[in-house]
Amino acid sequence: MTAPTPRWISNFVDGHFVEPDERQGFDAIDPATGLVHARVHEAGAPLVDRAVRAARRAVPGWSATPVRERTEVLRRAAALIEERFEEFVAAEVADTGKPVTQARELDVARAVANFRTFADVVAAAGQESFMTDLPGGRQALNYAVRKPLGVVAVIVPWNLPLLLLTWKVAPALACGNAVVVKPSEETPGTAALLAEVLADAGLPAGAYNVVHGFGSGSAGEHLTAHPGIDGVTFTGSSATGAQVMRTVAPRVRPVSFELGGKNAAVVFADADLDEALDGLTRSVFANTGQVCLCTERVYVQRAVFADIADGLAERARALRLGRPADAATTTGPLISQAHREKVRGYAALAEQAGATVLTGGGVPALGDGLDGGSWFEPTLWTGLDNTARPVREEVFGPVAALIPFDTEEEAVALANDTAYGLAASVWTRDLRRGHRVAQAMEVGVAWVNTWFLRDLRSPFGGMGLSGLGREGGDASLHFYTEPTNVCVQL
Ligand code: NAD
Ligand code: 6OD
Repeated sequence: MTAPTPRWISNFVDGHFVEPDERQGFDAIDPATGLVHARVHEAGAPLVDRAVRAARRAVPGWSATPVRERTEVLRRAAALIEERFEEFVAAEVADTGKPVTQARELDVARAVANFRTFADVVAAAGQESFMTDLPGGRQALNYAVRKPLGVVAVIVPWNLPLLLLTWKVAPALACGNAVVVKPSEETPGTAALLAEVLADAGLPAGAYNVVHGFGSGSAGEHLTAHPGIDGVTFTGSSATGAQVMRTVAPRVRPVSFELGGKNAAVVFADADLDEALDGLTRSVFANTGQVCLCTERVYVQRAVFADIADGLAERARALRLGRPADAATTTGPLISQAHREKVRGYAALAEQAGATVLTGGGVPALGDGLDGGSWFEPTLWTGLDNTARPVREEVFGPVAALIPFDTEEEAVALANDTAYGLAASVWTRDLRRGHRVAQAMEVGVAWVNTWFLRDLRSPFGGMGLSGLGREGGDASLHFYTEPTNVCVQL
């Protein structure tokens, strides 16, 4: 019996899927099984050029479309994603191996929310104006007119593919831009489905284009190096962000970077320990630790260190690795064999540095057709300090180091002792201390007694190696538009 021919995932340019070219194809692998589930058409430089030109042609008409009509297109897109909800879930699960429950509750649900929220934000947006007093009693009126950037290159990673894509595409389109998106080579599926939905919602041809491929020497670099783009919004690793910045620098285009993290949780002895343990379990192991906001450093006040270490290890052991479609599965595989090798490398480094492995540390034997997948056990270490590489470098897997502290000052110093600055969470019943410590965290996003709670109107982004700029609410309006200030002497 021959294996079934995998379906193609094609590029989408100027309102049409482009006929795939067998010579320029790569495999999409299901990380749960290691099996090929689709072939992906890699866009070469000429196709990326066609996509950027199509986007340029779309900008004048789309940006001149009244805001009410533009936001209606976004609302229809949200409704169409809801209609095709299970197709999006299936595509996301095929690419990532994540549990269907998570794809439903987080990934696809957030795509809907992203379109609705940014329709609301743009519909409600006003303009800045200032009245200037001049000598002799005259005045001048200043007002800023916001115009779309033009063609925005949107480059996203594989961990929350649709969530992170729509987090950028929705505000970019709402502001009147056209986009050329480059999904991760690991997760091409939902960006292609979104093309169908946006076309059905009434988005004009050319306003949303998808080019598939890799980074250097492939679609990612062709896109960021293209002279026809007016800005780049990028989510991915800090190293790639720096590379994209170098590529874009000669043409001085605006960039928005959401990059890596090495996020801390600080647990004080007065915390509600059950609540903290539930929150830590999510923040360390959600999406198999593959969320930029995941906690990889847990600082625990010494009096409760053993309780937190034992409780978290017990909860980690209770996680269920298994088939994504199984409702009992809580935890999926890592994205690829290559990524698992990276995570295993850090596990080996932790043990060489003297870590005690509280739980996990290796590759599970799951059977059930899953042993070709890229699975890794939920893993906790004690006995490391802030100098160890697994505590300093982003692992992006289901791992965390637990480290004791004595005083609030020490906890703040330990948490801030990092080159990253994305997120932190603080667990305490003392509200004043909660505010004080959260404000002292050198990060873009700090939580008190929770994690990953998001209001999409609030600014999101990171400091240091974690990024440049903010998106969300008004911050997105500011990135996806350019103001012209008009000054009128009255
Ligand atoms: P990555 O940097 O390897 O790739 C991200 C995207 O950039 C992919 O689409 C990739 O093909 C593309 N790319 C790679 N090289 C490129 C180049 N030279 N030019 C243009 N495009 C290029 O990241 P990843 O492994 O896909 O994702 C994991 C990383 O993303 C982690 O570091 C994680 O912390 C980070 N991340 C950050 C956030 C955030 O909001 N701060 C969110 C999710 C993920
Ligand atoms: O919630 C968001 O808006 C967001 N950008 C999350 C990023 C998660 C990183 O993996």
